[in-house]
Amino acid sequence: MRQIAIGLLIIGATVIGADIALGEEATKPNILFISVDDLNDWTGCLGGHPQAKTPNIDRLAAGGMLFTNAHCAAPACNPSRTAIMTGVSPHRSGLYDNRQKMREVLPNAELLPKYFSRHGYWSAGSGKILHYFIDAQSWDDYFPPKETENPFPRTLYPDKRPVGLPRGGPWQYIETDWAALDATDEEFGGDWLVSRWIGEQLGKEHDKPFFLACGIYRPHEPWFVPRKYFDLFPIEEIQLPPGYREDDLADLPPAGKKRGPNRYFPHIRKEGQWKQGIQGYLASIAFADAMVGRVMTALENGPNRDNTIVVLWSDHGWHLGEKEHWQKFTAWRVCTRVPLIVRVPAGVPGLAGGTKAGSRCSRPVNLLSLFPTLTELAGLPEKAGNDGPSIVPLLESPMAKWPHLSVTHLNEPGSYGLSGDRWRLIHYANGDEELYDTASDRYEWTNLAGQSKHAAQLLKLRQLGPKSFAPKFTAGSPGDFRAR
Ligand SMILES: [Ca+2]
Ligand SMILES: [Ca+2]
Repeated sequence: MRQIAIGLLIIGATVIGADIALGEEATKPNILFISVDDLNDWTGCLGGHPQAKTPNIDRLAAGGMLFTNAHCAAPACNPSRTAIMTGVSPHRSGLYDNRQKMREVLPNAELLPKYFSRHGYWSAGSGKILHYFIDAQSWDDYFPPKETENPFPRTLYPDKRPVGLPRGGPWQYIETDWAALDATDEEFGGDWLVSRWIGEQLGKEHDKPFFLACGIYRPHEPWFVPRKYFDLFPIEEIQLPPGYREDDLADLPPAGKKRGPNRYFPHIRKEGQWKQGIQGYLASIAFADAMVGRVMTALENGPNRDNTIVVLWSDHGWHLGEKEHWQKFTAWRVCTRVPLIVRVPAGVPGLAGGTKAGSRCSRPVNLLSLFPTLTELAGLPEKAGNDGPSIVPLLESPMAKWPHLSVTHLNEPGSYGLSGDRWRLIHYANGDEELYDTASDRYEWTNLAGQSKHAAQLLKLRQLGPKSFAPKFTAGSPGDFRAR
């Protein structure tokens, strides 16, 4: 009898021990990190275009916190994504544009997935997370396989290109084009295959917590997606961008007048393709949203539903004619502001109560903050050298005191956009400035920089802007850190 009792005690102790071990694992949340390339505020939840259809992104926002004043660190893929993945701002890294190579500029940087991996996570990804490479050393697993350094699975393209927008000249990016494809999502491949692979990982139980990055490539150009997404937006019903105003350039300083107009927009208008372009963008967004929906359905139907943090972001906004500009690379709000949604389940180390469903935060935040935010939420030590403040205080309380401004760096040191709660300053390296009151002027139609009654506001913002800028790195240049 006594022996049996002891035996039971030992079994009991073993069971309790196992419970503790499981409990420790369970406190480390999984992270699903979804990026949507080149998506501006044309989502249902941000309301940037009245015809945008994004039911899945809207549903995710309704389940967590939507940031309505979130900005990228740079309005271009490479510097924006490098800043997110390293936690280091362009004006400290010296990586400002798409032509620079991340591993030349930052040979030793530890990226977000590697950091999580080193702290007990399994890190994996699929699709475009970095700028057209995978950086195999930073991931435990990838689809397509990381050794290929090609983040894209097979994707259907029309045989004849371009098919929508005629070529305007050699200056035109070959992918600036749009057309409906007569193909199913599966035949199209691309993001459909990415979302399938991500869904498979979400459907499994893992022996470690995961950091899983899902890189949706649309609505990046070319705007080729299956026809059913174009059919959602009949061409005769297409509305022009609400932020477009014909005389918008008149009050800009020379640097702004130079930054705005580019060759794409007049070419598109001359070809009578403005509405077709808008249709292509809306269709590509609807397709991307459907892929987000597939991923979210896989999460919700799988074993990781209740212990996974979900973050959705885009790397920068996009112009469709506003300020006579088509594309990106500007410091106006249409280009710096991005969708950012964070959904945190209750019980994670950094935010015991989780996020409140349907909450919104209008504080100015920057994607640079994702690195320190995720490590804090997961209870990992903070990586040294991160430039962004963690946004966990805002996830806890969206109106929390927030002394920070958000800075978006253009492709040359010293040119940036500064976003506050209400005011925005654009400062160009040559000293030209623009000032906007987004509370009364969300499309930044009226530049207030020259008005004496706003001089104090302008001065205040200028003083809060960055003061020193790392030189732009090119191999062997004064910005070449390897040479120091
Ligand atoms: Ca991009
Ligand atoms: Ca104007």
